Amino acid sequence: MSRLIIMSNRVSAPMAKSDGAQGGLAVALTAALREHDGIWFGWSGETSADNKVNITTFDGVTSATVDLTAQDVDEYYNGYANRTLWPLFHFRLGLTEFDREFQGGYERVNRAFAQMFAPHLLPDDLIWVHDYHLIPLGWLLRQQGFANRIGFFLHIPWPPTNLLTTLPDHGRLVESMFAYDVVSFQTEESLESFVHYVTTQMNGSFDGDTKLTVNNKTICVIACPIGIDAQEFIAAANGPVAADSCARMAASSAGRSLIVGVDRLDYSKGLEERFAGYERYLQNHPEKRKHVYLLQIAPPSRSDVDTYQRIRASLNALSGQINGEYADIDWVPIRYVNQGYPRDQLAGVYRAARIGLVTPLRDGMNLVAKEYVAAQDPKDPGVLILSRFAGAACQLKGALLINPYSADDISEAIETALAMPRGERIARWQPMFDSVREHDVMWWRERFIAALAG
Ligand code: GDG
Repeated sequence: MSRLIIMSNRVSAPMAKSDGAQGGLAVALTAALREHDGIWFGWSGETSADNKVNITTFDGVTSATVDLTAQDVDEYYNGYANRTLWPLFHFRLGLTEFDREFQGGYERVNRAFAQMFAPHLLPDDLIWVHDYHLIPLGWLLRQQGFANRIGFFLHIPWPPTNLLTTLPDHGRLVESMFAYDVVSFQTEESLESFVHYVTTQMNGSFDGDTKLTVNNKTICVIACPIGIDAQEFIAAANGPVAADSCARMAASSAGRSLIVGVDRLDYSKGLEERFAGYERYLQNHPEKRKHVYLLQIAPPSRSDVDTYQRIRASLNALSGQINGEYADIDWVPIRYVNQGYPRDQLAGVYRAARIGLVTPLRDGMNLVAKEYVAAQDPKDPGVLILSRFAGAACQLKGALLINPYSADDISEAIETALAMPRGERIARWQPMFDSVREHDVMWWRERFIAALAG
């Protein structure tokens, strides 16, 4: 059996020093690495001038990490990845920064990764490259002479052609993707945008199924939506830590309905618009104000990037303003917390919540929506309010689908959810639960690896 090699910006394989808390993606990929005797390559997260590969094996999984220089982190990670590609691929042209130095740093780091990983690869390894940080890596490995099967999975949306063409050198970036054997997106919509670009800008042809050809080079393109480790999450939601956190939430709610949001603090998650939608609900329903409260958990991320500092300041101001305007001595409308919680505890919070409010302006998939569904009590599930612009909306059709830019839409959905009888809540939730359980992270991983193996 071929080995499986995973390459991603950060490595989340279990490490000797880690606290054992892994996300669903890491769990699924480390299980695959264990089965395939593989290696997970990527950035260590450390900054240094040291350019050697550190190889460690822990709990049956081998990680190979490299440090980056401060300039690399600035130009490749904070620069091209998070100031250029992330906003552009989330349709935020106004936030996108185009800078030659960022692009140079991105290519330099991708090339360095290819050179540093190369000595550790075998000819029949299956190589799986992840996400927007590493788009040209497959092409750079081909330059090193590797003829292996190499696949790429994009975790974020692929933008429409007329947005992508604002990126200087967009042609070169997409051409480099033809070095892969398989390119996978989260949704059909992203896949269609990619096919549209290739057929309209590169004179490519598509067979209407999975084969996309440019200049006699054919690759396999698929949509393969990522899932959560449903079994583990359901078990966590039914376990003692979750029961305790669910009970704590119920006690502190004093009979009020909890609306929960859990997101990395990121402008793509639509948090300002969510707060505005919730405020609209409070404005429109003065008599119901004290019957609800919103708990927004938002651990900070990418805090070296100024757009992230701005969104943080703006949310502090907005939550303070809404609380100042509406709070009473015995009620605060928004509990806004900037820290992360252990998964088991989070599962209990989801279970305690009458509404899961998941309103990204644009999202590749959104795993929080799936976790909320997985955590519900089958006899008395809550209601998922979900942005139609999250990839997850294609699968979670029992949610109340809303336009996250519309405060009225959010407000009306909150009203509908709070009034929804138990029978309808169960009827909406059950098919979503079945889908989350069936199309879990193992299903996703096996489907991608099957395509990659060819
Ligand atoms: C990218 C794409 C795509 C959040 N707060 C806490 C916590 N989390 C966990 C959630 C969830 C994960 O982080 C976030 O996943 P998302 O899917 O919502 O979003 P991104 O980080 O933007 O991920 C996205 C994903 O890649 C996978 O392909 O779905 O579209 O943008 O699992 O639970 N976990 C814990 N404490 C927290 O406070 N333990």
